[in-house]
Amino acid sequence: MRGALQLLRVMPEVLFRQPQENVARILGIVQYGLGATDMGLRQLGIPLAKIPVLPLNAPDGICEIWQSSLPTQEGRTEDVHWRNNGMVAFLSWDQVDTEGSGLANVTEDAYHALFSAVHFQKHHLIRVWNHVGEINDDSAGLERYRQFNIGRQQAFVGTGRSLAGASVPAASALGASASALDVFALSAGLPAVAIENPRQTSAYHYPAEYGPRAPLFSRANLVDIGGGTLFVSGTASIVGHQTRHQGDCRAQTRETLRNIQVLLDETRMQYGKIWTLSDLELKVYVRFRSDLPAVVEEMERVIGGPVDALFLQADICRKDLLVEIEAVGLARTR
Ligand code: 3EB
Repeated sequence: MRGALQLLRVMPEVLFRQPQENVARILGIVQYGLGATDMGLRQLGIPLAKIPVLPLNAPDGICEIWQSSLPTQEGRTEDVHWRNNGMVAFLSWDQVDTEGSGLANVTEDAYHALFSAVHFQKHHLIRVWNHVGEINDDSAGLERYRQFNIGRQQAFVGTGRSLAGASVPAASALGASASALDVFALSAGLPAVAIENPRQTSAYHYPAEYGPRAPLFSRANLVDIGGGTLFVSGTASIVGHQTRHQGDCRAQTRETLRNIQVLLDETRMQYGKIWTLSDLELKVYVRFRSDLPAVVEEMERVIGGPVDALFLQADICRKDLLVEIEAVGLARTR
């Protein structure tokens, strides 16, 4: 099946000019921007994740549209709003009142809801995006990213999931949420295979110096969604389990791209699926806006041409990381 999953980036207004039959084929919308409102997007009835981070190359905001050429089914399971086209679903956790609960508990609740929604659709959880408000701040004596990791792991344990290996989803974890936590995800009808990076310790095996519970994500997931589709997790300047090139955004960018290239090499060697850096859909998070020109320049040098990526300003889950890059390799249409 061709066109089972497409990714578009458009200005929010464009969505209101779409004919109804196109809107019906949208699986989900991720709205990036600092504006306080959703500009009426919620009225479209499509699962929507509104993430308050600044798109550096679209300051008025940008929408990522996950869509396909197939009709969709829609539903809500607990606090998760989803749309499913039979092969893949977009899911957005709509946070209810979490006042007074700690971040670990909020995270655990979010993941329980996500797992219920995935289970209801007889799907597999493939790719999760996590946005934690004030991710690098301490509260109750522990960095909020580390509290988030406790809650995420508790939800995996509580539902009897394995804490390593093939069924762990690909993920990203960044700062900025209008509330404590935003979570959105993709699930698929077929299970994925996880691809780890031989240059990096698997995140779920990080030593305790990075927090009492390890982060639960794979470096990349490959899944058949009308053809092989690759989800590369947020990738940073980490070798083994250590941050490299502290304070040097150019060297961090090069190290990050090297890590992604190694994942592409593994994907080709293990599964015969071929993507190059220049045919991935890239999303780049920079901690400091002033680093953007240098990051772009390094990316262009490595990739060997202009870079068509979405650049967002966001805090990254380790204080010493200045840049994080994630990617999607969509299924070939020819
Ligand atoms: C790293 O490699 C960088 O906790 O879900 C990247 C992608 C990172 C996902 C997560 C964290 C997460 O450890 C940080």
